[in-house]
Amino acid sequence: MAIAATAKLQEQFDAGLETRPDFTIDQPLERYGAVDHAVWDQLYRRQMALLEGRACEAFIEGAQRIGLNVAHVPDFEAVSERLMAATGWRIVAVPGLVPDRIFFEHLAHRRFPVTWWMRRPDQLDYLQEPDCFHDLFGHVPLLTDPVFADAIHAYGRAALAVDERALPLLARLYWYTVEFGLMRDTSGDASGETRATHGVKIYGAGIVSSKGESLYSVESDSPNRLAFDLERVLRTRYRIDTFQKTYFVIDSFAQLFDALGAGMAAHLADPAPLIAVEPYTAGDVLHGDTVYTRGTGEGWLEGGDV
Ligand code: HBI
Ligand code: FE
Repeated sequence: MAIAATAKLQEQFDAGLETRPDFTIDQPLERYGAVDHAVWDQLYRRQMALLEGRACEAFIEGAQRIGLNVAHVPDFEAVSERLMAATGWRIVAVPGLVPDRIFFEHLAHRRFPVTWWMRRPDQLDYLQEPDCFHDLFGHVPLLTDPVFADAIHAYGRAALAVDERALPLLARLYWYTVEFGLMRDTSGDASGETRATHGVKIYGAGIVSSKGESLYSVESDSPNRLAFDLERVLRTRYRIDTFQKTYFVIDSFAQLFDALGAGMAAHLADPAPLIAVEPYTAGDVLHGDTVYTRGTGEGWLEGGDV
């Protein structure tokens, strides 16, 4: 992660984007062209139409509250003002993925790093590394929810305290919650209109910023959907090249807060036992799992677990 980040950073440094020691930059508003604004507008409208009834209410409300419903790439300072009023968080512009410790340092100070550049039109449906749409649309709306915001803050603080060897375990926990997490659908939508089947709603940034996975994660019969369990997730490998084989489902953001803060700190105080055991594969279903839906595994690719 850090090496790729450096290559990307070098490329942008060469392009005249001065990066501060904490890897932040001023959002280069003058560098956005009409195509960038059109890509934001198209992605925002398409995803919000898809997510109605599939994403948790806190996400839908948060996106509007911080002013993302605009036809151009949002001004980060304007977003930060609204976010600050809600939960004391703000966003900082970065050239792309930054080294782990820098990332955790920002989270520990209620600053969320947001990549400044937009993907190209030919990358509309997928790109490997996070762009402005993934970071800003995917990650920032839920930071208006006080409990979720405290959970991310606790994760940043706890992450700074863990041993370097535990970073792969941290990444699994972040991946199966903040990036690809689902939560129980407690909306009790009387009208039954909610489109999310399997009784779950989306909260993960990697899902909400992806057209295909916004549908697949809540409606496909292919993936497993298991009750979230901290140790199980710390031991489970994941996929970065396909939709997830397994989604872990939380009951509430309060549960996430407990897991990302005190829970993680307790489990990783001495990471040796968790590092020593053979991890589970992304598609495993174990005897001890609480299984909401056991996936058919249709379309899964072998190998490739991280
Ligand atoms: N950098 N800009 C950015 N965004 C991330 O999500 C990010 C990062 N660096 C490291 C990192 N994430 C990982 O540590 C987490 O995914 C665990
Ligand atoms: Fe992300």
